[in-house]
Amino acid sequence: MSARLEAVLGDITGETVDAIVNAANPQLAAGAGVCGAIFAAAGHELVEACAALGGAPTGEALATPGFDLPARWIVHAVGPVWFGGDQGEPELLASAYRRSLDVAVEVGATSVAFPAISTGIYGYPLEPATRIAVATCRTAPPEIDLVRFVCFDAETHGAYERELTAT
Ligand code: AR6
Repeated sequence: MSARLEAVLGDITGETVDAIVNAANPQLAAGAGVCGAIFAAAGHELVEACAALGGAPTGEALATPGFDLPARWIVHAVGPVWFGGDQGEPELLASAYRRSLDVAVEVGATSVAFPAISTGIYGYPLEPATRIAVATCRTAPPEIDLVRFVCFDAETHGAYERELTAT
């Protein structure tokens, strides 16, 4: 059976799913945006855990514990910076979602919450990013029961609602 996909408006740091995904940078360092919020909420152990992983290339994902978060795991996914669309951005964004799902399965998670990877500081246009997120998660591995897209603003939530009901 395929995973249930849903979109909610909210703050991903409060999610009680097995794994939340972080829109990370290749250094896996605390940044701004959702990444900054996750680092602030997870506590100082996350900084050490990420430093020990030593970084990840764009399109990859790596897991750490959730530490002080309600979620048991954090999957750190590195989405692409938007350079106009002809630098492999669509493939790299799809890879970030796909690898996040694979890593979630590896740690035993069955429910996963995603932020809108790359659509903030990294500048990926919302509509095409949403299409890639939804299409990739529709073919999630069978171990995944639930994918929740946690949208931080109404515009993002609207884009996900449209995409989830369009096809
Ligand atoms: N919960 C859910 N979504 C959030 C939250 C939150 N607490 N806070 C922000 N968002 P961004 P990117 C939304 O910029 O574009 C960081 O510095 C936000 O409104 O966080 O992938 C990293 O370290 C937007 O819809 O991630 C990287 O250097 C979405 O999350 C870089 O920014 C993604 O925005 C990554 O940029």
